[in-house]
Amino acid sequence: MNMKRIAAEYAVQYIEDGMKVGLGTGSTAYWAIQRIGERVKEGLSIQAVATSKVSERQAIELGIPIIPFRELDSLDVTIDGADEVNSDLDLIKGGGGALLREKIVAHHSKRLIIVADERKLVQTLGQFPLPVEIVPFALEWTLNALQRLDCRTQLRTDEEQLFVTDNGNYIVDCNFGSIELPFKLHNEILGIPGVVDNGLFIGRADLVVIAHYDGIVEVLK
Ligand code: DER
Repeated sequence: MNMKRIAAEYAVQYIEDGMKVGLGTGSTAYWAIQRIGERVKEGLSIQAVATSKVSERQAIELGIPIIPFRELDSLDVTIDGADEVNSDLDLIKGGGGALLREKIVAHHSKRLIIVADERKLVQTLGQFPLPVEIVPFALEWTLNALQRLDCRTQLRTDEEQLFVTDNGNYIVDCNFGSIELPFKLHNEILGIPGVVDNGLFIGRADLVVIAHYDGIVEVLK
């Protein structure tokens, strides 16, 4: 079994009957949704929201009840992946292009559980280019403003076309190198008009479930 699946299925143990659950996005969250679907078939009663159209489709196919946001005021738990996790449990997310919906759902979750294999653990964030969601209007000016924060920018493409998020925006992958002050950078980026959000999740993860290649599952908190 792959490490992502081990971490994901371990985290699903934290979901209890009656909970309101946020479903993450990406190849690790995929396995959490699969396991949740199995437990729903076995009788688990939950209400769920998804952080992307692809995760919502997967959940619906599995019979996981997807509930309109207007019917929920908050979530008990969200299980999601990450591209990088540092020792403070700060994250880089957005590799799958879902960072905006993921951050909204995480914000309204009493508990955010991150699932990953050991490759995601880093000393300092930044080896993975930081995804930033921007609106299409005046995108060149927004790119210039990001570059002035001392990074190399790359508009994300999908088969020769610009990648478009579920929200109709673009993703810029920003290579800052080592990010020594992630909270400061997070706020500097959000200060640029045209930026919707970025993949820095600072102080949001409550638990991080790491599957190691020796088979050990480590829970960081
Ligand atoms: O896009 C995202 O934020 C995903 O959760 C990503 O960060 C992790 O994707 P993976 O589980 O496919 O590595």
